[in-house]
Amino acid sequence: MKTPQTTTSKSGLRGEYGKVGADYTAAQEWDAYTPAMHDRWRRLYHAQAELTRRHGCRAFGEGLARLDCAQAIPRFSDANRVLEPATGWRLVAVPGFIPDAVFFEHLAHRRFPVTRWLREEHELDYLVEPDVFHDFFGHVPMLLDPAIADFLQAYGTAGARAMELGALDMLARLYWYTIEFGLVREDGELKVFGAGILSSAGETRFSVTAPDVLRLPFDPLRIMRTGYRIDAFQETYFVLESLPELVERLVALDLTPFYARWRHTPPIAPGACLPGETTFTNLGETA
Ligand code: HBI
Ligand code: FE
Repeated sequence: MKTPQTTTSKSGLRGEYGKVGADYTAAQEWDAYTPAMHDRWRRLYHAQAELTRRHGCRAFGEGLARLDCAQAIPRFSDANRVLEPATGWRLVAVPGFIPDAVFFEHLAHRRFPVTRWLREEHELDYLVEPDVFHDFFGHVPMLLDPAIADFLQAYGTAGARAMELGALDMLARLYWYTIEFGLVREDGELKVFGAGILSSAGETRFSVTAPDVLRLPFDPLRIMRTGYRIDAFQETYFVLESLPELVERLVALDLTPFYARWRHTPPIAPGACLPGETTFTNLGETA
């Protein structure tokens, strides 16, 4: 993804890879956040809490409430006191994007890397690299859900194997279209569970209300063959019937022959539909 940037903020936190250990973790340095940063967090939180009340899945709303992080950038140690007894996950602070193998190793051990710096004012709606708002607000509430907790660990374990088999791109698409940009149907309505959507005002509305995007039933093998966009709203979303479906379908798969069959084939273009596929719309919803 992107190369680490040097900081323009006074705290010096952004993109500081100098002081990290071999596992890329660092101290959160909560005291380095400025009042302006906490204020920015509050505004981001309130805007997204409002939108996700309407469009977020049940588990997200429940998880967010348990984290009690509306007023300031949360301390990861406080979140861990909620998270560890609930699903055995623990947050570790990182300076930003970390190497794939290191990322997988953390997930396989139920450690979730959370970027410690906060986006600047001009990046409020979207940035291509993870920051603390995306990582914490988007991902951590879902870590309190047992199915997501188990899926993420299984994904971490699958990572090393995919790298050996030259199929990392395929496995990464599974994360992208579920953990980052996944939808789930609840009581007949489309709801969001993907963190990339939940941390973006524009895409929270767009993903569930846009009439002209492709929404396909969740299918891990179709997903692993589907390319994605990192610079714009998605053109295809995949819709689960329930969160447990995610981990149940993944652990039932033998990925090795599937990787061998498809890893050299160019991916299906984002937004492209295969013969016989039908798409979901959210009937009765308006933007
Ligand atoms: N590092 N901090 C961070 N966050 C991610 O989401 C992340 C990462 N490194 C690798 C990675 N994601 C993905 O490319 C893997 O899931 C393939
Ligand atoms: Fe993410």
